[in-house]
Amino acid sequence: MTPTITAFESSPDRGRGLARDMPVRWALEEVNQPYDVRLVSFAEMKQPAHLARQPFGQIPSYEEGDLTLFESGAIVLHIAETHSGLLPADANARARAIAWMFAAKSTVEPVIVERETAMLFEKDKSWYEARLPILDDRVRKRLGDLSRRLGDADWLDGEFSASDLMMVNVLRRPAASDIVKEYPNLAAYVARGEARPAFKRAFDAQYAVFTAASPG
Ligand code: GTB
Repeated sequence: MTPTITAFESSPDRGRGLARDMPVRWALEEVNQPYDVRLVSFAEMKQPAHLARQPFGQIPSYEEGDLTLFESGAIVLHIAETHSGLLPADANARARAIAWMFAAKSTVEPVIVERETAMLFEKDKSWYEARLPILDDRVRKRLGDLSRRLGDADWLDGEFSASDLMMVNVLRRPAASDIVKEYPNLAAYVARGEARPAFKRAFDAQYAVFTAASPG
């Protein structure tokens, strides 16, 4: 059965692949699972039909037969568990890969999103200049720990897995990119993820939505 995901009809990232449909598209491409996309406007996202798919009125969601899912991490995990190629077969290695997925979403992403929120919405506050270095250091602390653990390995724990897919997506956020550059192994890790053919297909697919909506 072909799953259907939702994505922004008009993404504010202007085709840079920063919205959270990107990890879902990438996971589907990694496992060669074709998918349909339902594009939703900001207004549609807050209507009952979409709220039934995604209770917070956000993208992405995922529908496959009688299953409807939200949360990009849960969707990627579901794809990884129902197809081969994104999680190790060995039970312990699989548990570690899932732990890294949670680490990406609940340990690394929050400090990056906090910095991003400050940069987007708090620039006019009197305390902005004083707060930014504090937020930078929180990101630096997480990325420093991650960099040390990754060392000179290609991926977080053996072969490429859903954990790398989630972590690379988190590190691609603009609020992280300057600090990622301070850690050459992390910058190379992100580049390695972006060089995967499945990433490129996912990126091109979301970029095509942007170009179709902004011809010329
Ligand atoms: N925890 C959820 C998940 O992982 O699925 C979070 C989903 C989420 O944040 N969705 C955002 C959304 O729908 C899009 S990705 N926002 C609309 C709303 O809340 O009304 C976040 C995002 C948005 C825009 C950019 N950008 O322009 O660069 C990047 C990322």
